[in-house]
Amino acid sequence: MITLPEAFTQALRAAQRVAVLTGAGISAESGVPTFREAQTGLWAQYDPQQLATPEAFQANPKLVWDWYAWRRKLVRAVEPNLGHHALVSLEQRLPHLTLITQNVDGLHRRAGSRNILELHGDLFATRCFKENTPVEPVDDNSETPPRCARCGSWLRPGVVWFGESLPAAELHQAEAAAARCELFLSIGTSSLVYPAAELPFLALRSGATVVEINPQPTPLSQHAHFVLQGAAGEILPALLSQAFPDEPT
Ligand code: BV8
Repeated sequence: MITLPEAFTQALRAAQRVAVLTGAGISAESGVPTFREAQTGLWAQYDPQQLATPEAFQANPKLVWDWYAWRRKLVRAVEPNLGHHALVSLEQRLPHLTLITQNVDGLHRRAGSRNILELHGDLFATRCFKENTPVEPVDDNSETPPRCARCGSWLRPGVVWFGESLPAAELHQAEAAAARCELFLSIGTSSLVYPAAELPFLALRSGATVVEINPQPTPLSQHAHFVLQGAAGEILPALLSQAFPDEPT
């Protein structure tokens, strides 16, 4: 079992406000490929950063729609892992935890987290490409991409693509949580995608203790107070049992 720095577990116990930012790495142990890891199978020859754009969708709506249908099928077949569940327990034990996620897989919600800010949208939501209005999700076996019943335009996944603005309310709440927390945990993110990647620096500037949990170094590592190199599914349960030893995990 990993032994975590006592100063870190003490800071967690003492914190009134904790903010957590997660990225694709927290879903890796559920079997969901991370965003920058090699894609598997059919999609190996595509760069996700090229596919997750409005331009790619306009150029080849079927290819992009099918990519998201493949990801929805993959995510439906997996379960939240120990890392997701440990964050649910932390939310129950701490006075105030805000969970900010870049992930679109919905696994935090399925694990039971309550106070979630989804900065990059939801894989299982659908919008009209032209009107940008929410549309009831369609099953993936119809014509691809399906069309909007109102205006006939393509339907698109309800995610934020590169070059698109994040949902203003969620981003504002995430910035407020980062600016007010005493402890900020950055978990399973390469810290490359903005404006999400700015949040731990906003917490740093506001005087928070910043902790990174990731098997690999990232641009945040040199700025964090604690860098815990390892898998979220191992470190987060260890954090729970070391910070709250006399409570059943
Ligand atoms: C915007 C949804 C205004 C779609 C995604 C400022 C500076 C520089 C660039 C920009 C900037 N502002 C805007 C930009 C451009 C761009 C950007 O940041 N580009 C980067 C790449 C340079 N940002 C945007 O376009 C954003 N829009 O700012 O609007 C605007 C408008 C026009 C022009 C300018 C500004 C929109 C960004 C949102 C894009 N959509 N997802 C979809 O999913 O298909 S982002 C995508 O990347 C995913 O959401 C993913 O979550 C996110 C970040 O990736 P990570 O989650 O970090 O995943 P990654 O694979 O990279 O890393 C995984 C990590 O886990 C690794 O570090 C690995 O070591 C670790 N790991 C692995 N296993 C484990 C683990 N960790 C723990 N445990 C394990 N077991």
